[in-house]
Amino acid sequence: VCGGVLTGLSGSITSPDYPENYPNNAECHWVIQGTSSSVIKLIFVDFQMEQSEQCNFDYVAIFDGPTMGDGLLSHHCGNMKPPEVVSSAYELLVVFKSDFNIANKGFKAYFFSGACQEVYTAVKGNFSSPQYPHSYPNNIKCRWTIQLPLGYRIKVFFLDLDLEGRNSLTDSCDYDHLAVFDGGTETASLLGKWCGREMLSPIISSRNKLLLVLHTDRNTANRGFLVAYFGVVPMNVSCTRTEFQIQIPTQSLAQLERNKIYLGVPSCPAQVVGLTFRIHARFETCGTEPQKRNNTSVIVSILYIDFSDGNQEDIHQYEVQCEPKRKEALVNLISGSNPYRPNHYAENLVESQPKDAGVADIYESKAQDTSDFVFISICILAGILMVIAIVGLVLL
Ligand SMILES: [Ca+2]
Ligand SMILES: [Ca+2]
Repeated sequence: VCGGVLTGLSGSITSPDYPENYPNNAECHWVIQGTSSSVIKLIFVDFQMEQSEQCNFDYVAIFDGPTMGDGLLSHHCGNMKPPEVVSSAYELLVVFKSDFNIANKGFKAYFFSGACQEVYTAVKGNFSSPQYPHSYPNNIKCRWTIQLPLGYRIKVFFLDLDLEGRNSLTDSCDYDHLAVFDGGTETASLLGKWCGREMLSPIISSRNKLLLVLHTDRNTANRGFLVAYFGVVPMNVSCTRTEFQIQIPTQSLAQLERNKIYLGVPSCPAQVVGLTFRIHARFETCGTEPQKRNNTSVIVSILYIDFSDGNQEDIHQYEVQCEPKRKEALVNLISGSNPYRPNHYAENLVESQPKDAGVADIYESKAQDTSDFVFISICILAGILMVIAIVGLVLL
């Protein structure tokens, strides 16, 4: 017996007798049905079938609907794990077939549907476990992927976490857990794995992709989780003794016009120079003001990036800071508008950055610049004039 109709938010299918060899002369049909507004994603985690050139001996075929009359999405045999498959509507048919001889281990695949698998590409967003704030379903494995343009990093804020607690015997999250991976797949490095009611501090990805996976076991379900995220805009902020220099690759804010990016006031917008948005602002302009921080004099302003569209206001703010004496610049994400905790997001990006990533340079820069040479030249000139004056006086 194999095949059938599968309707959960998530689940797995395997070839008959997996992980033992599959039988000869087998044929299985699985129809996966999501809810009417969802698509279905199928991910193979193991795949070992008899190899043949046209894949007509043993194979797995995937159709974009409930019958073999629906479009063939893919057709596989051999030992190459098939790539991820996504249906165009809410049904998917998986067919497994073996011929009269030569068997192998077979396959294992997970499917995800509806509220249980989502890919987010917007610069900010929030999402929750299925049925939040009501109890999540048992026996699910759900995946949420955040994928932003190159150069972005992703900061995730945990607004709520309430999962089944730790296993008291092993003191680990064996029952239900939320895991976050620093990339697009579960093979990427694990940023954390949580359960129970821990209060989590925000996490930040090292690149432009992040994967959240929720695993639940067969009983005991709690409220689940609610998270919000922002894309941290890639930017290069530096300063001289007299001005800020801010550069952002146009590619990462492709949908924005230059006047949506401004320092302090809308009358200080970015210019487009080659492939970058650029702002050069002297300290007495563009809302900059001197402040004392830790007994050090700094110059501070706010960089606004306005993602608003139509009636939805969405302005991200980054505080830029310069210590003119050392010509050191910093940038901190202050906020993006969020319905849950509007003022919770004052975070120092520099602190949370891995030192080895080389990305820290983006936020902190000590570049020498021309104003330095002018300053030194004036000092030397003044010195020479003074010497001449003294010599003159002595001679007189
Ligand atoms: Ca065979
Ligand atoms: Ca549970």
